[in-house]
This record gives sequence, structure tokens and C-alpha cells, in this order.
Amino acid sequence: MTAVPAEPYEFEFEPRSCALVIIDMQRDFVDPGGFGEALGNDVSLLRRAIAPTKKVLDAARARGMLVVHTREGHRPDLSDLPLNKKLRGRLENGIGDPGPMGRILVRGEYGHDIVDELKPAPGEPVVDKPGKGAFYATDLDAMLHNRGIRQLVVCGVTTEVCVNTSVREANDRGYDCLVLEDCVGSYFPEFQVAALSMIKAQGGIFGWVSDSKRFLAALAQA
Ligand code: C5J
Repeated sequence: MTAVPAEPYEFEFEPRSCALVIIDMQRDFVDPGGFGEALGNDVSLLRRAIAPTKKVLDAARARGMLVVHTREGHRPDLSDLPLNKKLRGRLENGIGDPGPMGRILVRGEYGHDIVDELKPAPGEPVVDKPGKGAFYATDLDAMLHNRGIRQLVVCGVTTEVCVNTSVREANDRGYDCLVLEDCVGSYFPEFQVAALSMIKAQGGIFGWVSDSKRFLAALAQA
């Protein structure tokens, strides 16, 4: 066991039973000119998670850890898009409509794919999820279970939406989650703080919070 200094207390893990899960680092959320920016968001708040996440990704690959990427999006025929999600926000151009980088959050479109900096390597699972949580309507749980994974190191966007939802889902399924605070991002600075606080409050009610430096130092010792 190796220990990462974290809040609310150290996170003990073994690389062979721990996976790196990178949530929704998609062009439409993160890149300038994408759907997120078109909605008026400052994508630089998300982009600052890219460089530290890349370091963690490189180290996890070098250590032979399982790496899983997720993408939020829908089938081209939108048959897996609930009406409430389609209507939410009363957007002129919403999910499934033409956007700046192709049809918005539709699988196969340029904007739906993962940013170049964090491109999945051949063989790394990419989980396409129709919801906010990475476990809802996906085979992620089966994949982790079949490989003996019990713990997750979580990076990605956005901290209060898909990262938080996925961590809560993982926790209910028996996985310990360590969220790296510099590797997750929110368009809303106050949500970033609150979402991380919610995870580590009450003795780590949903998981642990640390950062890339502390995780990388621990992984190097493992
Ligand atoms: C994610 C969203 N990935 N904010 N989606 O958090 O709609």
C-alpha cells in the first residue's frame, strides 16, 4: 500500500487495483470555440486542468495503471437523449443541434471527442455516457470489476456536475475515489470549492481530495 497525503486523511492505494478515470475532457466543454464557450463560459477555468492531468496520465500509463476516459454524449439519432435533457436551458442550439464543432454532444462529432492533449492511447477504454454519471447506462462498473479495480483516481470536468455525480455513483458501488483538485475544473470558481468540499466533508463522505503533485510523488514511491 502507498499513501497519498489527502483530505480528510491519507488515501492508501495499490496501483494494480486503482484506475485513473478522466471525465469528459471533450473539446465542446474545454476548447476555445466549443459549445461551452458559446454558452458564455470562460473555458480557461477548465483548461488549467489539462497540464496536470497530462502529467498524471503519463505517470499512470508508465506505471501500468488502468486508464479510462469518459465522454458525455448521445447517439446520432438521439434515441438515448431524454426529453428533459433536450429541453433544459431553452437553448436555441442545444444537444443534437448544429454547434461550433459539429452537432452538440453527439457521438462521432469533432466537439464530442477528447482534447488532443489527453487523447486516449490505443487499448484504453473510452466510456460513452448519456448522463452526467459515468456509471449510468454504461459498462464502466463491469469493466472495473472484471479487472479487480477497487479505487479510482478522478480527473476531468466539470467538478460539480459530471465529476461529482460520477464520484457519488462510484462511492455507492464500493469504490474509493481520490479527486485531484488541480486536475478537475468548473466554469464557476465558487462551485469548484464547494464541489470539492462536499466530497471530503464528514470524514470523506464521498471520497478524498488531493492534488497531482502529492499523487505523483506517492505513485513514484509505489
Ligand atoms: C459535464 C456538464 N461533463 N457540465 N457536463 O460536467 O454538462
